[in-house]
Amino acid sequence: RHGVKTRLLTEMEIAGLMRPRHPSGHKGTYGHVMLVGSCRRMVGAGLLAAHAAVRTGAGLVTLGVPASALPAAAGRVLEVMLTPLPDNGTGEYYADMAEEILLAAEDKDVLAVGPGLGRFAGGETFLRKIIREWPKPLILDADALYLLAQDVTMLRERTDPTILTPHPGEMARLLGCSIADVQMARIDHARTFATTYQVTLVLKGNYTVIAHKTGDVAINPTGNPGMATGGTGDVLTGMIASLVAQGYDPYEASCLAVYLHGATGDRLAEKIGQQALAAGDLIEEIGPTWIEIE
Ligand code: B4P
Ligand code: MG
Repeated sequence: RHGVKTRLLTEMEIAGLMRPRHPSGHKGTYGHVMLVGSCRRMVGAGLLAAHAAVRTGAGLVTLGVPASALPAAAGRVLEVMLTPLPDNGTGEYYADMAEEILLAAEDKDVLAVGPGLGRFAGGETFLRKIIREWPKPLILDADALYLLAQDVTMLRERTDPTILTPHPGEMARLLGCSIADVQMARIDHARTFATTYQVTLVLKGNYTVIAHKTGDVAINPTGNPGMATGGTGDVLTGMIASLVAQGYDPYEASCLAVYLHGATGDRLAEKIGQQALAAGDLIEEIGPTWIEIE
């Protein structure tokens, strides 16, 4: 395609994106992240994302959880505020919660849905309403992508900035093809999806591909197979949400978060080895990695 660029992210480019905090900055300056997920069976997923959002610099972080899962989530990450959302009585979400989420998110700067969301009947209707009515940046990950795959064309109803963060399995479901097909043409698939639906598409895995809605593509060289362990994707979602809340452009936020996330994994792997790498440890290395790059 004419004029469309593909490039490898460099540390110099990433350092150039990083903004110092303003001497007189306050909580409001750095934005408020709203996450929705953490059903009882996967309560850790939303907590990991929320904690990562805190460590990446957001002013405030709120995590929506099914009401009866709230005790299980409470007190795990002290900086995070919890909002109870409607559930089916067993700590799982059910269809009718778009209204409650939109109300709870009204004063927030970004909404990220997915880590630990779970799958529930009528979820497609819920997601469609969020896509239509949430008037600020939206990030969809994990089971939100599963719901989206029921009818990808609902993205055409979206007018505000949108970021999708599928791993190859989720991308395959969105496209209705096999994982092998996705992996054979990662850049093409990411670019076509991003331009077709006018979203930022982050196709995760070794050499994560970040596609801009114009078709420009960035490839990430950081990260290692130690990161192929439960929860690392949730950490990335929290990092992207945090940067978007702080006012970074959605595409720049995605590039910066992906690079930083991988570099954090590389730094941690040097310290404790790829084998032992766990998503929660990653969160504690975000700060030192940021300092090293900036
Ligand atoms: P889920 O069971 O849905 O896993 P999850 O909850 O989304 O896990 P999490 O959020 O922690 O990790 P994510 O992948 O989002 O799906 C797993 C299933 O999907 C697998 O069983 C498989 O079928 C399929 N699948 C997933 N990844 C695949 C792949 N690469 N190839 C083929 N099939 C795949 O996020 C993980 C994070 O770690 C990302 O940021 C990713 O870029 C990074 N990472 C993982 N491996 C890396 C590597 N080798 N090098 C660099 N970065 C890596
Ligand atoms: Mg994931």
